[in-house]
Amino acid sequence: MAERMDAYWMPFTANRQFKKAPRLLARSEGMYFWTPEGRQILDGVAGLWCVNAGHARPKIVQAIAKQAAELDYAPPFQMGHPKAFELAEEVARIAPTGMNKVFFTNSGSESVDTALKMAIAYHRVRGEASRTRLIGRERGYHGVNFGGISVGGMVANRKMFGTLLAGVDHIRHTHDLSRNAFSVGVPEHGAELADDLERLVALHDASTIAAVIVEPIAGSTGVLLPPKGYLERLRAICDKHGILLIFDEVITGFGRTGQPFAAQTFNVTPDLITCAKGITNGAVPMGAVICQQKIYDAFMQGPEHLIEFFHGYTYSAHPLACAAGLATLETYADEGLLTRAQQMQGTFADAVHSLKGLPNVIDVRNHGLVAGIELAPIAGEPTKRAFNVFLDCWDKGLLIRTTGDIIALSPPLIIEKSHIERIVETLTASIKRQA
Ligand code: PXG
Repeated sequence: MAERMDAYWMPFTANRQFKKAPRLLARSEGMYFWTPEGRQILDGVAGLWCVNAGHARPKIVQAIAKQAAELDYAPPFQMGHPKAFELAEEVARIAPTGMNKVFFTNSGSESVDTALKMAIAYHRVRGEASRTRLIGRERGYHGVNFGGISVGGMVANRKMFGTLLAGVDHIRHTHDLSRNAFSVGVPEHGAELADDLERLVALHDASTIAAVIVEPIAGSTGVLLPPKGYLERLRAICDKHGILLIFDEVITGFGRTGQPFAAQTFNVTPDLITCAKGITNGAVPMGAVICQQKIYDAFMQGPEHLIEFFHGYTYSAHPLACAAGLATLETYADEGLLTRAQQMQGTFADAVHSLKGLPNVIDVRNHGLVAGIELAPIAGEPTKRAFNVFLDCWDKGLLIRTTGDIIALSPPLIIEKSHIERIVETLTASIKRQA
């Protein structure tokens, strides 16, 4: 294998290090992967936050195979196919009340750029063309396209790529270990950080601001939870100033927090939701923007024969993705997976909070079936301690995810108590070995 690894430039990977000691996956089923040598790996992160129903689910596998044979591709511009409309209906059915229009993309990054364009164009078609500014948040992750990295707040993802989009600003992040370390569920302190949006309104004037985008729970930047009352406050400030609120639910969508969307869990309805990942259980690339009726209606004003929104992708609503999406939503419904995190979160919370007190564990945070475990960095070598835990867990048959010195867990929603125990036992031993 090693001699055949030259051509593939791997994404978000230390290529040279990886190719010297590759970690390969060959097969998957349920809660597990297997390596080419047949070693079993427990999946603690649902692939990459996407395989919410577990791997190789029969309904999804069969739907994709059948679709490929029946209609492999259909052009999405000025044309349609039945499953695109069906899937949009099904997504709208589980979305927050009033969010009933669905635009398909192929990834979270595309969903983000689509939502940002929708927001700016929405104001323009309503005669408020001065509203072009976009507001993100420090430590936000919104994918890797130019819109997404511009509103994103991860320095490493931004600094190499020039001036990015003009007219973007950021509110402060909400991560505060001094007040909130080891919170079980959403942290108590920090709702007032939403007021940072008022600072930017005062600086730029509301008439220049199109939208604010945040992750209800930030995943990639280390599982950062919204302080109690924070999202409500952000919503109120947006309403006061006519600013659209976008929730990036690429990670929180499809059951991660115990409801189909985090908007429902936290009872705050945005104007637009971006999603991807769990929409097809990760089996075929797909993303979507879900928006309120009023956004769609604003575009449907001109002559009927004209295209209303000059945007879309060759693979928007791809038949294979739509078939996978429909089978995925059926699987979620059959097994009650979109609310299963509510039943499991007590067991999960107890298990992950048992890591408190281990060497270098400076925070444990959790919500639904997601958890973050923050480690003190090795002096002068940030990220190394967590990455060592990752490598050690891989050796012991557990897949986790790390970002900086934070370990993230986001297991498939089919997880049972015995899997949770094994994840925490493996992690405990590994964190001790890295002391
Ligand atoms: N928004 C959010 C909130 C995400 O988490 C994206 C957008 C982009 O999605 P695509 O499909 O374009 O990758 C994401 C993706 C990690 C990790 O560190 C998380 C993501 C991607 C890669 C790594 O755990 N989330």
